[in-house]
Amino acid sequence: MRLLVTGGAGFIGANFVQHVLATHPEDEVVTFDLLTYAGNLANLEPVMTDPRHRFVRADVADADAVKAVVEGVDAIVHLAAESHVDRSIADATVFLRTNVVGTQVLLDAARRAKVGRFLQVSTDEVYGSLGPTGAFAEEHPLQPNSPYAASKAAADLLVRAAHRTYGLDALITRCSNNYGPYQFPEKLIPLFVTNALADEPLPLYGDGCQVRDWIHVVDHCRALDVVLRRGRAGEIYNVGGGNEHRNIDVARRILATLGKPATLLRHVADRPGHDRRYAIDASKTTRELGWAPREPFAAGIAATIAWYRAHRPWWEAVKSGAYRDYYERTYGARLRAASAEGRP
Ligand code: NAD
Ligand code: TDX
Repeated sequence: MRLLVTGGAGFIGANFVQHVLATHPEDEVVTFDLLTYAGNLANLEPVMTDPRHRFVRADVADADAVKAVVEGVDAIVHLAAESHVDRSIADATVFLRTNVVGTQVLLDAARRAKVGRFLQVSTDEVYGSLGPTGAFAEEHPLQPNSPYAASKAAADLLVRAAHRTYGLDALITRCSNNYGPYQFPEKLIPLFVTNALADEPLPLYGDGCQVRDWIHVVDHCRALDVVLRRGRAGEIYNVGGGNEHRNIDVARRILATLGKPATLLRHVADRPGHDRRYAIDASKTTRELGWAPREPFAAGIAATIAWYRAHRPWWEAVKSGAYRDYYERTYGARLRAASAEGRP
């Protein structure tokens, strides 16, 4: 198969490209990525010299660039996106351009070039927030609460429309929170691990009792692979790790694993519109496609912490420059207010 992977220089995309090239010796991959702040060619270093892999730097919202790469492609796996909730709260503009317009540009190009399959990589956040019990199934209404989640929900609806209107062979996955190597240190786990390694405070939003369902990125990549090859066109497949944890417990586990003091934890002002709990019912994906997550959270988080500890040059490079401005904008005032009030 000849695959076009958008967003392949990002966290999940880079893991997916490496997974496909390692497990399907007959496949070829074109990685298509704009290399925004979140994209990093270092994430693809293990495959950059592989003759079955080619990298193209371009924008998914650029119709000419997209048209040029889709010719002769068997399938598109669409991961390119603006992916961070806090950035979408500060400014949603680029989320609409990349996540919504970019998806439509790709869908149009896929249809015209008669690409065999289009896999939209979506998120559980499109379903909104849960109370203390229950889990999202594929039929759950779309109730996105952040501009990021709303832009992903809009993209999912455009994918559905392309299938229904034009008969494009398209399908959607919705996954819970990923963790693992190469994750940009704006997301909870890599941010807290790298801050702890640098003896900096861990900014926990609100009471820290929000719950996320964590999945190791390799389990997500395995799910994308089976949905791509065996999923039914027009269907939605949920993907989850079955590992529900409160943020405060994840933070404490990171500090304990690294032998750092609990005093590094800081309760800071909450994220506006913060979703309380996500949980995924992935039984359809298991039943129809035989997929199930394999990595237990305790082993996966320990290996992930060890990866960041061993790859200090990777994250120190990523956390310099524009990252410092982002960090100050997002956390500066919150951390100073927490210190002024003597909050732990
Ligand atoms: P990421 O932010 O690490 O990577 C996104 C990649 O997309 C980057 O390499 C970036 O350069 C690229 N990109 C951004 N705008 C682009 C554009 N206009 N044109 C081309 N490339 C562009 O994100 P991630 O965490 O790897 O997420 C990948 C996908 O998976 C996203 O669609 C996200 O919504 C979805 N997802 C993520 C999670 C998670 O927990 N991280 C969970 C479920 C679904
Ligand atoms: O500094 C922080 N402090 C904090 O308490 C950060 C960055 C996060 N949090 C909390 C907010 C959430 O409850 O941790 C939890 C996880 O936050 P994020 O890592 O920002 O992830 P989330 O908002 O849950 O969204 C993620 O999962 C679904 C990804 O970022 C999305 O791309 C994906 O679609």
